[in-house]
Amino acid sequence: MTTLIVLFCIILVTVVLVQIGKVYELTNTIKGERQVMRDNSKWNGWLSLGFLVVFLVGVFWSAWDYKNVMLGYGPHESASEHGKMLDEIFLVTLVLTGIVFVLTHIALFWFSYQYRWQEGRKAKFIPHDNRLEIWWTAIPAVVMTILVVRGLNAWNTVMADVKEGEDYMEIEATGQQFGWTLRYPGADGKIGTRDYKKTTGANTLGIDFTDPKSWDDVIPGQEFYFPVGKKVRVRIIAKDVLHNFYLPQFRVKMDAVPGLPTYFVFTPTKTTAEYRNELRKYPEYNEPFDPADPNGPKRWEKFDYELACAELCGKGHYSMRRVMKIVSQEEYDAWFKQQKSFYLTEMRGKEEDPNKDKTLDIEVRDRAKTFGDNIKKAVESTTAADKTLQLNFINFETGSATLTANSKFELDNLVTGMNAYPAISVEVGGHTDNVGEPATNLSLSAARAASVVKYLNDRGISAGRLKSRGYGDSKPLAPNDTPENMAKNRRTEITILN
Ligand SMILES: [Cu+2]
Repeated sequence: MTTLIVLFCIILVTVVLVQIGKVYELTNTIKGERQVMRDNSKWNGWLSLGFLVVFLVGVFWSAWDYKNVMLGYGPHESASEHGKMLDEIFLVTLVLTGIVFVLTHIALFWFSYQYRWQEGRKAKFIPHDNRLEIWWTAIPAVVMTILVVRGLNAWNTVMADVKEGEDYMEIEATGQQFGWTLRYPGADGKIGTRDYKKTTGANTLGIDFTDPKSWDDVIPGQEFYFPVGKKVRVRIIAKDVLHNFYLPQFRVKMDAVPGLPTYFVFTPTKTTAEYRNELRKYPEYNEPFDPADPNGPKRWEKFDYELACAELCGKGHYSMRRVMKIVSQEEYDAWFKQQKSFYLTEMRGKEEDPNKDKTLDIEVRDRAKTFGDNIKKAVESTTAADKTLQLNFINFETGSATLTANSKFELDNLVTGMNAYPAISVEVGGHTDNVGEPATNLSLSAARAASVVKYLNDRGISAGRLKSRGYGDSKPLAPNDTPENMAKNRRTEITILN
């Protein structure tokens, strides 16, 4: 029904327009052609001026209305050091081209009004004018030179690599279908090397774990933290197709090209909290984040910097988005402390681990610290149960009391502990599982405990502070029903006696 009415209206309007046209033609023949030309020319002139005014008002009004979606303005200010420079260049270009835009449009429509056809007026013929040529060549040339020189200067600043001796942190970003993997260096500040030939199901980045620099590297999950004010150099790599490392708020955008590592250096200048606080001033960011929950958090409260992929890299392209948190140095340190070394948690001791048979420096340091903490706790504790410490990294050759080479690290920790607390004396206890004759187990455990005491003795701990005892299989920690439990029961312990 509505369609019919609309159709009817259209037909009616067409008929009316045709009739008006006919009436107009009739009046023209009555008035004479000359008069019609005069009227038309006048009308067209005025309409040109009218259009000019409406058009310019529209231009300025829309520019004002949309100012908050403009890059570098209002809620879209940059959050990095070089970002300000880029935004400024965009602004200068916009202002200069804006002036030209307005002036040429005024000239265009004013001319068509001013020089409309009038009876008796003849056009002037100007074949050439040197002065005009010079002006309209020189002015654009000067303006273009200013823009290009500024642009080059900005390009060189933004694309500059870190200088030698500069303070910065280097991370690695790997793009693949579909996600970004970031690798942070550990305490050494250096990222381990990688080799695509080492890529496996567990080692998806192909990290070379024979390189000690890789041992403490960290691969965080979905959220990436960076300290504010710290220069970051990102090594950018792609594993499969072209991706693009894109941090819109930081004005960082760099292709991730398979087989061709790229990089970008930037310094975040605003923390996530500071940026949220700025967004708070704008009404559009005070709308509810979730329209279905009008009383829920506002948009500014839920704002986060994002890492995206700016290359249409496939079906799951959108899912490459990750959250970036810019925080104070203290908050960053606290976050980083919670991150675990990828190698030590995911690869260490597994079939693929190239260092299976070695004790790594990093482990020696870690174990020394843990042992120091534990013995301190045991010494200070008053309950009997807490006075016993397990020596997890002391091992013997199978069926013998000979200490393995790797046991020396934990034994040295024990020596350090004994020297740190000169007042204590300890009993070293040997324990076995229930495989074999109980009598054999008992003598083996006693011999093993004695080996440990001998080691300590040789390192200068006086015999009066040391006792050794074999318990055989008489004190299991767990029932001897699985290989894991049996391994738990084969152990060496110390008990602090006073
Ligand atoms: Cu991508």
